[in-house]
Amino acid sequence: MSSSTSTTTAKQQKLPHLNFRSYVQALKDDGDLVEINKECDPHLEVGAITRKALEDEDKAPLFNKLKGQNENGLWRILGAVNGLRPDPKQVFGRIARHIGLPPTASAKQIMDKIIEAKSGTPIPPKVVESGPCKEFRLTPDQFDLEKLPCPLLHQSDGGKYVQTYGMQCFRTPDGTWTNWAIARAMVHDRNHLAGAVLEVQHIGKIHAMWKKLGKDMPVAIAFGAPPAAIMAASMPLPDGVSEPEYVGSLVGAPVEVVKCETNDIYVPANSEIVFEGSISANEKVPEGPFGEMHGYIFPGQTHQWAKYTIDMITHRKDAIMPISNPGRLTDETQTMIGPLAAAEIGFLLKSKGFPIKESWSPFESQVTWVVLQIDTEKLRAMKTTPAEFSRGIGDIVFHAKCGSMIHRLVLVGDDIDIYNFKDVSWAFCTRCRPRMDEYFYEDVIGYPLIPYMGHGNGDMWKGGKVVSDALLPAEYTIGRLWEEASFRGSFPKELQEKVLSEWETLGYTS
Ligand code: JRH
Ligand code: MN
Repeated sequence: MSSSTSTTTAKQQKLPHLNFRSYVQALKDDGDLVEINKECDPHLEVGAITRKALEDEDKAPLFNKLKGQNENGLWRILGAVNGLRPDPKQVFGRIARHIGLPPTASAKQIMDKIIEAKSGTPIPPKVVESGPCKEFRLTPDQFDLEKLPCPLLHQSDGGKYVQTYGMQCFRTPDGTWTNWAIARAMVHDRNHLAGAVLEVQHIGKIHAMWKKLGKDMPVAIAFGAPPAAIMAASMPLPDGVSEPEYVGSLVGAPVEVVKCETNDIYVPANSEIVFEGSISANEKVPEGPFGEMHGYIFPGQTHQWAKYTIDMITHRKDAIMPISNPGRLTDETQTMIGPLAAAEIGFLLKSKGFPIKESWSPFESQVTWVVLQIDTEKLRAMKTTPAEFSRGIGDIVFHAKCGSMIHRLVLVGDDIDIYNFKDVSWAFCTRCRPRMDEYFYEDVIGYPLIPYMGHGNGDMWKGGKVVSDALLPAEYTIGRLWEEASFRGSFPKELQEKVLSEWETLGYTS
């Protein structure tokens, strides 16, 4: 490699979307960070401050001094890592910074980039000899998870959820498929975690392969991984697709990875903190409850779940542990899980020939819906019927992994701005006739985390899904018969422009 190429590469690896420490600096430069230097308590105080910042869509808190921090600064905490910004021109600024877009990027620009990368050239990670994550190494006699500043995020959480924004790195026993994913885990004791391993997720599928061989699954959790990597880790990419290669395609550069000390897993070299270890093939420990993405916690409800053993912690000096504190709007479980599932669903349907223009999961639906904007001109050319079209879409999405967390698909025409919930709810409430325009699914995988599933009337693992067709019948045949009764829809363009240009002189403040 020529020296100029390696300088470019070194520079690239320092960009905010490829380097968590630079991402924190970018938030600071954007005026989107509050550095808290007084000592804070990881027992609820960090969680409370993070929650309020998320709910107010205010700046991200960086907790520089924590009770329980060790002499090498292990660790500081960053909250609201991928929340929303107060500035209306930069609402999605943090998501944009995660994937290398300017902070003013719109939801559509963000979705376009995520979807485009799906058909880009996969770029495999680049193995390097060492990296910042290797600055300090702690063997099990040198750390105690019960003493380190692991946060209790909600008062009724069943444990200290230290893993909420790190990514689990693991691979199939034959080594052909590497997976990066986010799945929650809490402290069990000084060197063990208890964590969710859902069957439908890749962590569940790959864990089952190791279990079949009677082996524990080697794993590493990389905290403060490159922001673009953590986005990919939250995206339901198809079986067999390695997240690190998708990240390469997303950012146009390889992620630099380094081998773990105690197993053969590779982690991003500039990660802030790495836990190395394994997930037991058979042993289970109590896990949960946890304040969840739909805004609820059901106190006292503990389940037996996967047991992790941590064999080593490596970290940078003054490492920053990123956290997600899920609940009511708007946190990372909404800003990431919803849009990333919507991207995958839109891509899947397009690849099967459905005329989908755009897809989005409204936060206002607590990311239980995905809205699909239909190209109605192409729809008419299909000479299909509402039932055939809606069933065709539901049959694909509700049987796919990317549809597992989504319970309602809303089909709308191309007059609707799907990123604007006022538009979406207008279409849903006025064009989708209850029952007649709805196609129900009871025999598909359900998402038990949604309260009406897990704590409702029916089977928590199955059903409760619907395609809501908010296209009027004419959109399938001869085209829209209506005009919108609104400023934009019911007046000649020239008059609209005249009114706008005179708005202030009329006595209004714009
Ligand atoms: O390769 C989760 O299978 C984010 N996801 C955050 C979670 N999936 C999450 C979280 C995504 C879960 N967590 C799980 N178990 C989880 C829980 C809350 C936290 C962005 C912040 C930890 C805060 O199986 O514990 C979604 C998951 O990452 C994606 C991804 O596609 O579905 C999985 O990777 P594979 O496709 C819970 C909530 C949903
Ligand atoms: Mn995956």
